[in-house]
Amino acid sequence: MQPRPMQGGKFISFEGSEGCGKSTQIRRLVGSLESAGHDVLLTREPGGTVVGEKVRDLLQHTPEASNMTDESELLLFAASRAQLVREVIRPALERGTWVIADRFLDSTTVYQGIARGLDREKVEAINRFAVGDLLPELTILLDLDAGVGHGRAVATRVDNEPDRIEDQPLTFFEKVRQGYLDLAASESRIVVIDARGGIEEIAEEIQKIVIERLNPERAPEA
Ligand code: Z5A
Repeated sequence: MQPRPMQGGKFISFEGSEGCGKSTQIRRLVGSLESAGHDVLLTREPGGTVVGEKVRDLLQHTPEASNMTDESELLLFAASRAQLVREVIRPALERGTWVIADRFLDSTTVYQGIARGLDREKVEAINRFAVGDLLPELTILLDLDAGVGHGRAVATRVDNEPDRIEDQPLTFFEKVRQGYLDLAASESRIVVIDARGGIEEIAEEIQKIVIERLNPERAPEA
């Protein structure tokens, strides 16, 4: 699939394993884009709509769903995204808003296709069905050692209870990290950023990439 540029708004997604710093960097980018006068919308997955938030609850926080099959998990992530694309992302891009997505279809490719080991072609077909022809123009991949990311995520958790996906063994997140790096090597829209650096340093690197790749009329201010 090739990214389909839309008139007006720009579409950027952030990807990476747990605790890699997506939310932190997204907040920084949204702030600087807004200061530069852009309308910006932030989305998260799963979630972002009534349907998606119910799906999120089922996928992550429903103890009775602990026997969920990998196939059901795949379809639920896809269902949340299908709703988000049509209800929120497309309309926002069409009215000229920048959309910054905390995860998009690459999460499914990597978590369900690679780490869970589901058939890659089927995962790709389901992804395509869920998003139609909409792809981000730029994807920022924050790359971090799986153990370090896990440590950061645990330290941040409010109730200290891992959700159903965080509860996977470290080997699962090592597969996720490698899966993302392999995917980035084959997709030019994905830019890999070393997430070991300081928050400021990474934010500056992301701004530089956004300007270079998307050439906003007015560059975000540092
Ligand atoms: N999932 C899936 O399997 N398939 C799919 O299709 C989709 C998702 C869409 C959603 O989790 C889960 O669903 C996720 C993948 C799966 N599971 N896992 N694992 P989520 O939405 O609840 O959370 P997340 O997306 O994994 O993100 P996160 O763990 O909340 O982390 P983050 O947003 O990447 O990081 P952060 O909150 O910005 O930072 C974490 C901590 O590190 C925080 O205390 C920061 O202050 C600190 N931090 C941030 N940057 C730095 C730097 N540079 N240095 C030091 N410390 C830092």
